[in-house]
Parts: sequence; C-alpha cells; structure tokens
Amino acid sequence: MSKTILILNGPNLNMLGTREPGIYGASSLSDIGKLCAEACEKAGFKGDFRQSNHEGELVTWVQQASQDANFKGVIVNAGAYTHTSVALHDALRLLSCPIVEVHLSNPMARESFRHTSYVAPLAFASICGLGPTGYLVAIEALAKKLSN
Ligand code: DHK
Repeated sequence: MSKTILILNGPNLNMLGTREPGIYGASSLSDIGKLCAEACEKAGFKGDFRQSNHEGELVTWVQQASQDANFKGVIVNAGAYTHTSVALHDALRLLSCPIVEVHLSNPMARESFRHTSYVAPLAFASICGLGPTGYLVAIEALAKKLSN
C-alpha cells in the first residue's frame, strides 16, 4: 500500500515553458512534476504525475484511481477539458477521495469560454492564478484534509 496523490494534467500542458509564457510562465511540465514529487514526499505521499492530450485517457486514469485504494487524493488541471468535458466530470464523480482543481492562470480573468468549470463543482478547492505554486498549495491542502 502506498499513499498516493494523483496529479492529472490535460491537453497542451506538455507544452509549458514554450506555450504562451506570458500566461502560463516559464516552467516546463517536468519542472512542475519535480516540484510536486518533492512536495508529495515531504507530505508523506507518493506523487503520481501524469499528462495526456486525450480526454479518454484522462477518463480511464480517473476510473482506475477510483478503484485503487492507494489513491488518497487527486489534483486536476484538466486544461481546456475543464471547460468542456462532461465525460471527465462524470469520471471524477466516481472518486470517493478529495479532489483539488488547479490552474496556472486565472481562467476567470480570461475569455468568457474559460469561465465555466466542469471540475470545480467536484473539488473541495480551486486554486487559480498562482502558477506552479498552485500545485504545491494543492498538495499541502490535500495532505491537511487527509490528516483530519
Ligand atoms: C490551462 C489550459 O490549458 C487552459 O485551457 C485553461 C489552464 C487554463 C491553466 O491555467 O492552467 O483555460
């Protein structure tokens, strides 16, 4: 049994570092993955950091996590699927562990098509606009919630 936090990243987040750095910052996804691994370890968890450009793959990963007791919490930056994916929303509903939504930017301060989130209603917290720090805040928040 290894207490694991699943950290899911959706489409185009593999392009971080070169993708619109004025909005998403200079860190690459692998930089963020390393920060998350350290933060998870410090909090007593294993970090399982993943990215996919495919909605169905994200759905499958969430379904698998819902049936695996090792997964104690899930952090989701679903990228654009945040604003469109009922399928991902339905998969997240299968989870009995706590969920935190993260975005590097603040979608509410951007185009109106980013103002709807299909993840937010299922998350106990949404952390937006803090860049990579948002992932670290999410790990800390999950660890605190899970220790209660
Ligand atoms: C990332 C994306 O790819 C966008 O589609 C979202 C989110 C915002 C982020 O800020 O991390 O609208």
